[in-house]
Order: sequence, then structure tokens, then C-alpha cells
Amino acid sequence: MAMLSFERKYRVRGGTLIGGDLFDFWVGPFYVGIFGVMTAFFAFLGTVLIFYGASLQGTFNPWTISIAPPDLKYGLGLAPLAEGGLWQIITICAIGSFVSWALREVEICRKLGMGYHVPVAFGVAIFAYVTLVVIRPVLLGAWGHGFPYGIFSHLDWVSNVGYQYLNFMYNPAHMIAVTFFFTTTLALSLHGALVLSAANPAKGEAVKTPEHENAYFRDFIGYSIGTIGIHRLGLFLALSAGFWSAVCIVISGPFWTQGWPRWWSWWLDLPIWS
Ligand code: 07D
Ligand code: 07D
Ligand code: U10
Repeated sequence: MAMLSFERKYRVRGGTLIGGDLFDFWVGPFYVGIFGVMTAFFAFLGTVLIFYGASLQGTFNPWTISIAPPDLKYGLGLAPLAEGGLWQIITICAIGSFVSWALREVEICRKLGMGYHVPVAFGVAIFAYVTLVVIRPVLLGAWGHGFPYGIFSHLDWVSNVGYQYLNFMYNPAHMIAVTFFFTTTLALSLHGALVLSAANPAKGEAVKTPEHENAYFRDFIGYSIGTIGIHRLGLFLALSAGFWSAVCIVISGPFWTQGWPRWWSWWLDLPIWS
């Protein structure tokens, strides 16, 4: 792929975390780096193992492929390949490739002298995934509590685990996470709409400035958070959504074993009612 005219200016050497100049080059539009190689390695190995698991399962239908975690009887030990061992190795490959991908983001930040906001954000997604397949299973004492790797089978897992706690909606951390997810979409829709309304006017009309954007929200709701502020808020909302998701699942089992509706009995038990 031809290098865009401005890319030469930004394709600078250095900023690598380990390995010095080794792999400090680009392939087409992609920066490689040692962590690009590691991502490629883990992603390739994990994908091959998923195909191997699919062949053992006897299907290559993408909707029905499912790599299940080991039976609970294996506890936190290693399982034979065909009985969850594949899931264990694929989990190592997944974490290896996600973490390498995040570190490759860090190297790109360093090359460009930018903040680490993007890798930090991706780190929260990795944290939610690790909570599901490592932290919670370890706290519960068996890898079998991880979710299966399959498009529909992972939905079955979410539904089954949800009903195990009668009504997962009553999980207070799930409520907070869902509220953050909804607020994130509200904030992004307001932001996208506001920027387009100012910066992409009808033909023949002048482009408006951030001052117009501020004025719009001051007229509308009496306050404008500002052009940097909306991005800070958006990042906070989205990362909070992921963080509280991790909290809502890690407390289900390790710290609360009854149905979630039961948790709210503290409200009925308040002394003010008697
Ligand atoms: C748009 C960026 C692009 C990413 C895409 C996903 C794969 C998987 C693997 C066949 C927003 C690529 C998919 C590489 C192929 C095999 C073995 C991101 C965008 C397009 N889920 N989930 C989906 C994952 C969990 C839940 C879709 C991954 C938890 C529900 C896709 C993980 C719980 C629903 C998918 C993961 C959960 C989905 C669309 C990891 C709670 C849906 C995802 C690694 C978080 C929706 C059939 C999307 C659906 C859906 C992938 C974890 C719940 C297949 C990779 C266990 C309720 N999930 N998921 O657009 O249509 O994300 O399912 O943690 O309704 Mg899931
Ligand atoms: C884990 C994904 C990490 C992804 C990574 C990257 C690749 C590369 C490559 C495309 C966390 C992967 C990248 C593979 C792809 C290319 C090239 C994100 C992760 C690292 N719920 N619920 C949540 C709602 C119900 C239940 C979270 C809503 C029912 C359980 C969120 C509703 C019951 C669990 C949420 C609803 C139930 C959850 C998910 C409505 C079922 C979890 C978001 C309106 C009967 C899960 C950490 C998330 C969780 C979770 C929302 C309903 C059960 C807050 C809106 C009542 C068991 N639910 N839920 O976590 O917290 O993203 O996981 O009904 O485990 Mg719920
Ligand atoms: C934002 C923004 C903003 C913008 C923006 C954006 C946010 C300020 C200025 C960005 C937003 C968008 C573009 C909008 C759309 C985005 C989404 C909806 C998010 C979801 C995105 C997707 C679904 C796309 C996902 C696609 C990806 C991740 C690309 C896929 C890439 C690959 C397959 C290659 C991966 C690269 C790697 C691993 C590193 C380098 C590696 C290579 C080039 C491969 C070759 C490998 C080597 C040379 C190494 C050798 C490999 C080895 C040794 C392993 C081999 C192993 C063996 C065992 C043999 O705010 O406004 O505008 O634009």
C-alpha cells in the first residue's frame, strides 16, 4: 500500500517498550512492533485451536461452533485437550493477544507523544473479559465457571447464569452498569448530533464554531460541559459501564449466592418501617 504523503512525518523510530529497533517497522498501514508479532502469534494459534475444536465437535458452522470450558470436577487443574483443555489454552491465547494489542497501542502512543487514553480504555474491556474467565472462576474454585467460546453458546451461558440468580436485573451493580451503557449512547448521540449540526451545515451555509455548540446547550439546558469536557465525560461513562459490568458478575457467586431479588430485603428490614 502506498504511504500517504503525511505518514512519513509520523512514522518515527523509537518509543518501543522492549526489543529496541527489532520489529520497529510498518507493514502497509499497520505498525508491527514486538507486540504486533505477539498479537499475530497468539491470534493465529488461538484461531487454529478453535478450528481444531470445531473439527472435534464435527461442525464448521460458525453459529454452532462452541469450545466449552472444563467440567467443574477438574476444579482449577488442567483438563485433557478434548475436555476443556482446548478452552484453557485458547483463553491463554486470547489474554496474550488482547494484552499484546494493548501494549502495541502503548508503543504507538509513545511514538506519537500522545496520552495513554486508548490503551487504558481497552484495558477496561480486557479487565471485564479476565473477570469472566479468570477472576470469577478462580474465586469459585473451577475453570468450569468460565463462558464457552461460541456465538450462541455464550448467549446460553449468560441466560443460564442470569436465571441462576432468579432475576439478574435486581443485581445493583448490573443496574449501575446498564445505566452507564444507556447514558453512553445518549451522550454519544448528543455529541455526534451537535458536532454535525455545527460543522456540517447545508450547502451554502457557514460552518459554525464551538461557541455555537456551547451556546446551543446553554440556551437548551442552561449549561455546556464544553468541547474537551464532553470527551472526558464520554470516556468516563463508557469505562464505568465496563467496570461496573465486571463488578456485577464478580459479586454473583463469590460474594452473593442467593437470588438477586433477595438482596433488596435490606430495604424491607430498615428499622424505620417498624
Ligand atoms: C462492533 C467491534 C467488532 C467486534 C465483533 C465481534 C468474534 C467471535 C468467535 C466463532 C461490539 C467479533 C466476534 C471474534 C467469533 C467464534 C468462536 C464490538 C464491535 C464484531 N462476546 N454477547 C456478541 C464476544 C460476552 C452477549 C456479538 C466476544 C460475555 C450478548 C459477537 C466476547 C457476555 C450478545 C460477540 C464476548 C456477552 C452478545 C456482537 C469476549 C457479557 C448479543 C458483539 C472476548 C459481555 C450479540 C450472537 C459486538 C450477538 C453478542 C463477541 C463476551 C453477552 C459474536 C468476542 C460472556 C447478550 N458477542 N458476551 O458487536 O448477536 O460487540 O450474539 O469477551 O446479543 Mg458476546
Ligand atoms: C467482556 C468484552 C471484552 C472484549 C474484548 C475484546 C476480539 C477481537 C477481532 C473484530 C464487557 C475482544 C476482541 C475477540 C475481534 C476483530 C478483527 C465486555 C466484554 C477484551 N443485561 N448480564 C451484562 C444488560 C440480563 C447477565 C453486561 C441489559 C438478563 C450476566 C451489561 C439487559 C440476564 C452477565 C449487561 C440485560 C442477564 C450480564 C455486559 C436488558 C439474562 C454478565 C456488558 C436490557 C437472563 C455480563 C462482565 C459487558 C457482565 C452482563 C446489560 C439483561 C445476565 C451491563 C442492557 C436479566 C450473567 N449485562 N442480563 O460486560 O457483567 O461488557 O460481564 O435486558 O456476565 Mg445483563
Ligand atoms: C476515532 C475517533 C476519531 C477518528 C477515528 C476513530 C475513534 C477523532 C480522526 C476510529 C474509529 C473508526 C475508524 C470507526 C469504526 C470503528 C469501529 C466501529 C470499531 C470496531 C472496529 C472494527 C470492527 C475493525 C477491526 C479491524 C482490525 C482490528 C484490523 C484487523 C487487523 C489485522 C488482521 C492485522 C493486525 C495487525 C497486527 C497483529 C500487527 C502487525 C501485524 C501484521 C501487519 C501482520 C503480519 C505479521 C507480522 C509481520 C509478524 C509475523 C507474525 C508472526 C511471527 C506470527 C506467526 C505465527 C505463526 C505460528 C506462524 O475518535 O476522531 O478520526 O478515526
